[in-house]
Amino acid sequence: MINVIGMGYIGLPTALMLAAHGEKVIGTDYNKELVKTLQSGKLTFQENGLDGLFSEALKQGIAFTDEYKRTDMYIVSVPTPYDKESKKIDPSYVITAVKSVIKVCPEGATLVIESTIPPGTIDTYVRPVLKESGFIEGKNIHLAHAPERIIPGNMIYELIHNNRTIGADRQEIGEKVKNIYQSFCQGEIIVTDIRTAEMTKVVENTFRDINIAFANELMKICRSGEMDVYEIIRIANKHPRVNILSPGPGVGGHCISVDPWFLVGDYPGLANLILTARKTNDSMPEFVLKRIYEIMRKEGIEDAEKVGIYGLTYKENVDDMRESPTLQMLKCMDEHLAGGRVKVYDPYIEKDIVANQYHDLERFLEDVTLVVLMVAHNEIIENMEKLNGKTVLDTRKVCDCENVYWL
Ligand code: SAJ
Repeated sequence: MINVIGMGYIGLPTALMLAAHGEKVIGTDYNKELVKTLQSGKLTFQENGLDGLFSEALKQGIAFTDEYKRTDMYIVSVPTPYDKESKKIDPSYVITAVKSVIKVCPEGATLVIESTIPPGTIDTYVRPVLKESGFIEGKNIHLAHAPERIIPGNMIYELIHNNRTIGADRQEIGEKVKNIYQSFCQGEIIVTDIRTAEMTKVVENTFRDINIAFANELMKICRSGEMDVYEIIRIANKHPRVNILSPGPGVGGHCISVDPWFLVGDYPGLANLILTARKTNDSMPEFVLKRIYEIMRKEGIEDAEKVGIYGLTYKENVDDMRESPTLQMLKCMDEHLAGGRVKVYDPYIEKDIVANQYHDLERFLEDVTLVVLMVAHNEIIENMEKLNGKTVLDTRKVCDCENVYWL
């Protein structure tokens, strides 16, 4: 049996995938409400293909609980935020999960950490916990790190098809964990040591953050020099060794906007490019806000009540609002004149979480003159003609309507 700890955005699909492929799985979360929801057969977030996978896993007997189970294999998938002051990892969720597991686990159990953690986390925070409780690694307990790589919006496909990395102290433990993941993963699974696996995952997300920051910086340069950044990127990307990403309203989500900070926190003075990229991406919501004011002046729109913000999630076709650029921009607005007055809509967010939030596209559009497209959900792409007659600030370069501005 496998006990997956943490039924969030990564732990839940992983647990379901394992169960659907014949493993006996119990999903544990300390959030009793979340466990109750799963036990009642309801999902806690939306994701392409997750419904079908959930049904299959239930058929195969997956169970959910708030208790930690006695078994020989644990997969820990809990949040790893960073401390806003020091920029270092806040390992408290991982430590709590490991402490809870070792209270119940039998001798010889394998503990796999899936959460993203910077290099040295297992050495500094996990090994001492095992030692204190009398376990001897390699003898009566085993450790591995198997960082996830799936992208929200395409998680199920990527769980099956992405390559994976597994870090372990000993090859045989790495191979044992690899076997478990091979029950569903068709990609290449590379076994390495724990520190390399920790660093590799953080490096992947940092690479993407830096590349998005480059696109955002280019966009600022082109705006200032009155050049068309999108045309420039389109042409430059025809070069066989150039692949510039897309400028946008900022980098959100719990991964790319978080993981590079670990390197800044642990290697101050060395992670300079990484720090600059983080700052560049974090500056984008405020840049969008300045652009909104510019367009309002140009179009003679005086009242912030006539401004509609489309999209609250951190990216398209997901319901995840963690580190969302829109929420950051609304926070900036609170410090400026428009606070609490603009109108907001997102088809994926049913609960009211900000002022003047709409739940119907037509009504939202009726009430605003300037639409700021922060997220390119399929809904708006499929209803582009509804933007005709509006002024649009398209931060994602997806609109082909009449009166449109870009970043
Ligand atoms: N974004 C841009 N321009 C781009 C691409 C993205 O502005 O060209 C923005 C998005 O709108 C979003 C943010 O960046 O706000 C991040 O989105 P994303 O789609 O790039 O990535 P995530 O955070 O959804 O998932 C990432 C993935 N990492 C990489 O691609 C290296 C995923 O594979 C990881 O599993 C995931 O982080 C994770 O959990 O770590």
